[in-house]
Amino acid sequence: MRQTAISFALLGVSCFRAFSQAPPAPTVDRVGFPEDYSNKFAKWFVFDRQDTRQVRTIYANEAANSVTADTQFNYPYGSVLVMETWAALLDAQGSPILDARGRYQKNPAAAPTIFVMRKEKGFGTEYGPNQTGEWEYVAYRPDRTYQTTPQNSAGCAICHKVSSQAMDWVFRSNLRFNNDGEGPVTDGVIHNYKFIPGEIRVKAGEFVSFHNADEIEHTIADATPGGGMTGRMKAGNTLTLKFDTRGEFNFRCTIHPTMRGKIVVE
Ligand code: HEC
Ligand SMILES: [Cu+2]
Repeated sequence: MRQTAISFALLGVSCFRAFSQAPPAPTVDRVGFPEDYSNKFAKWFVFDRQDTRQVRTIYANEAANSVTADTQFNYPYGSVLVMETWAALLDAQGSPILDARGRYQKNPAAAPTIFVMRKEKGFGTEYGPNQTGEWEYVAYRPDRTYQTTPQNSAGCAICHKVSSQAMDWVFRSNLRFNNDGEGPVTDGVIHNYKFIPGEIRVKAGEFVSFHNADEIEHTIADATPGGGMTGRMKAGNTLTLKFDTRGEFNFRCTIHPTMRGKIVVE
């Protein structure tokens, strides 16, 4: 109550109104701009976000980088995760212009947003019912101004709550722990012993990425008699193949031979 009265007195009526409607959040920035993160932090992976056409690069400071798949349920105090979100380079039709490896490229004319979450002992309580462990959230612009202030960061906590305590409210550490850190745009997915879609069409020289969204290992092998093995994917892994010659490539999984698919190279 005393806190509210002070805000009212110092910030005026309009701020007070906005404040009283917004879900509770920290009032001061205890996260801090991540100095020189692109050099000082470990780069975990790059995620091409298809719906928003963004290149998202995730970095971890030393404490966060010490986490393993076995300890990810509890990041150590002092952990800082940064997600640099950059608009992708688009062609005149608004489609992303891919690089030689089939990945999105950052639009050099755009400025990134720097999303930061920091975990320290006792952090996060001010989010009240939306608290996600001991993390606090802020988003900055490169010039250190706020994209999302601490006061407005409840939305960050609310959304990250959808992740799980088992992952300490971090969403995509699986991309790192499964060693398919590059997280390319996938053309095909494996789910419940099935290649989806069953047929993928590409132009000669293009890459095709498969993601194994199943719980167990699968392979991609040439289905013609005597055909060789092309690749193996543990659960959660991604495999990228390049197709240079035109024609049809029928493939199957060697572990589960009824799993079949076709790539048409045009
Ligand atoms: C609409 C839901 C949503 C909101 C709101 C949101 N995030 Fe996230 N955040 C995600 C998802 C999902 C990911 C994983 C990357 C992806 O799918 O784009 C992520 C990833 C991150 C990461 C990288 C680590 C991880 O969890 O994988 C950081 C750091 C981060 N967010 C910080 C923030 C901050 C700071 C805010 C508020 C300014 C925020 N987020 C708001 C959903 C959200
Ligand atoms: Cu299989």
